[in-house]
Amino acid sequence: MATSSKSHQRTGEQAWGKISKVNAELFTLTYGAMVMQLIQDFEDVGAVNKQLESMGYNIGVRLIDEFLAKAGVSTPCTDLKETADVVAKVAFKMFLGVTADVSSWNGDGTAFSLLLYDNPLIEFVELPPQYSGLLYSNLLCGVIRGALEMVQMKVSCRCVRDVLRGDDVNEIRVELKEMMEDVMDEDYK
Ligand code: MYR
Repeated sequence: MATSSKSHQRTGEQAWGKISKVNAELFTLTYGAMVMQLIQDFEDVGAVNKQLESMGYNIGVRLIDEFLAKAGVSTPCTDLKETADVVAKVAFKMFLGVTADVSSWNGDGTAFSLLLYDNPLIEFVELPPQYSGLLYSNLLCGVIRGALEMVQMKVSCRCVRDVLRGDDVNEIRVELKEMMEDVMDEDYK
């Protein structure tokens, strides 16, 4: 009996592994189709970059609630270093299935880089030379900016290295611009 239930469990795990792989591939291909559609609609790579960032921002401002609830983060991070680790190790894992490395802090601890060695968005993608200016993963910059704004951190995010453009890693530079006042807290003081 024990053996049989274990083998059922294993079969279930294998099936789940297959389903999540299919979901990941579907997600990657859907993202690619959306970028292609934007290229057709805007006909200008700069405008597509902007649009991707803006779509990501709108996702980020909504996704933060789900993140905080699922991750069980009840107390706010005390500094940007902690926030950077939470984004890289917890949020990326939750929404992209991969973690990022945090690196290249500036002197005053207000800017860092997220290094993404394994970016699921770019699987199966090759950029034709005419799209060399396309920031294909710019949606991620917007998501991070939108989500962090909801926890009172105004940041700028930009893709500074991109595997699709010949770099060895995807690097997103995050810079803290302002710690915003929590209006709700002020109201209840
Ligand atoms: C805090 O400072 O209190 C916690 C900060 C948590 C920030 C979580 C931001 C989520 C960013 C989502 C990135 C997902 C990329 C796919």
